[in-house]
Amino acid sequence: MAAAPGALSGLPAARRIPSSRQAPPCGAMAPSRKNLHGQQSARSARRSGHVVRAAESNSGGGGQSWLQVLCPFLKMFSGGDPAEARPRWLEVTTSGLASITRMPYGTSAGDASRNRASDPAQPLQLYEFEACPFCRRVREAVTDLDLTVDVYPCPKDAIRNRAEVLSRGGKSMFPYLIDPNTGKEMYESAEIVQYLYDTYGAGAQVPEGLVNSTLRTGWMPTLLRIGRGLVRYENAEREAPEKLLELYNYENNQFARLVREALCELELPYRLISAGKGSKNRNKLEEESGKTTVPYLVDPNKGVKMAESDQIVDYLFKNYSRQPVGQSAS
Ligand SMILES: N[C@@H](CCC(=O)N[C@@H](CS)C(=O)NCC(=O)O)C(=O)O
Repeated sequence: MAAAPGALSGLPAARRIPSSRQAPPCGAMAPSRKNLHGQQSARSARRSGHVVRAAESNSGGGGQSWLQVLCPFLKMFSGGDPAEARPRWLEVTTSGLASITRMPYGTSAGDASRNRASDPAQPLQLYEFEACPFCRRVREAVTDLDLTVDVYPCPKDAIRNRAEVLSRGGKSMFPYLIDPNTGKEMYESAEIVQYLYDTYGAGAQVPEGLVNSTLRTGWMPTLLRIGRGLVRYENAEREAPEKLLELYNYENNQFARLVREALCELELPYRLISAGKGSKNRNKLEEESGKTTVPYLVDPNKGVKMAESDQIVDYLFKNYSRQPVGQSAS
């Protein structure tokens, strides 16, 4: 199993976690058992008032967002069998529209990445799920900062990764970031974004609107991609593969989204290598694939490397489901 440090293999499935320890409604502020990020928040407040105000309003400190209402009902939007073949034109169109709603975020590597002297020595670890608007906010920042992050998908009904978050942070709420370089662990997407810029932004500010726009349009991809990247596929392999898969990606790429959804539904941990426009990782991507297009998947467990989202999704469901299924696009 490609486990995060301290991964707990024997914990009960998330659906059996007592409801009192589940996350509050999306956006509601709840005290963390370990307030590991307390000092950072105070520093952030002094440095960047606009972002902290956004964090407050998004997390219940101020205004109540309507995402507080949407997120608890997300599971109602799930439906259909994730492993069923899906019409390609519908997949591409809805994901393309989703990308339009989030422009310009999550598309390019920003100045921060170019000015950074060096990358984090160890990849950050992000527990999230594809359909969550707050997780999307963090993934957009990851693209802008051109970071490499080990993603541990936490779809509803996850059997591994949700338990890890609950055990470490005390709540089943996402996103959850672990930075092994500094020892920081934290909930709250706006605070995570601020932390990433403070720590890896080479002095850059959080881009205007990246945080605030989550409430305006951050939920649109979730609705357009209804039911995708949300719930664990019931026939997904129970054990995670030994090695992390690797995905060259940028957040707002319409084809990469389809692959991330599948990785999420299969609860497959993967190393997300940012390769947005202007990314320093594009050279490495070109060496690997001969092109600079994303998505590009490397599966060291099976010695497989491949491009083309429909083929990657097909490959993932065929190789990481207990009952091999057809995913061929029509
Ligand atoms: N204020 C938090 C809100 C996070 C949140 O509410 N996340 C939802 C998903 S959108 C969640 O974890 N819900 C519990 C669940 O999915 O079980 C943040 O910005 O990170």
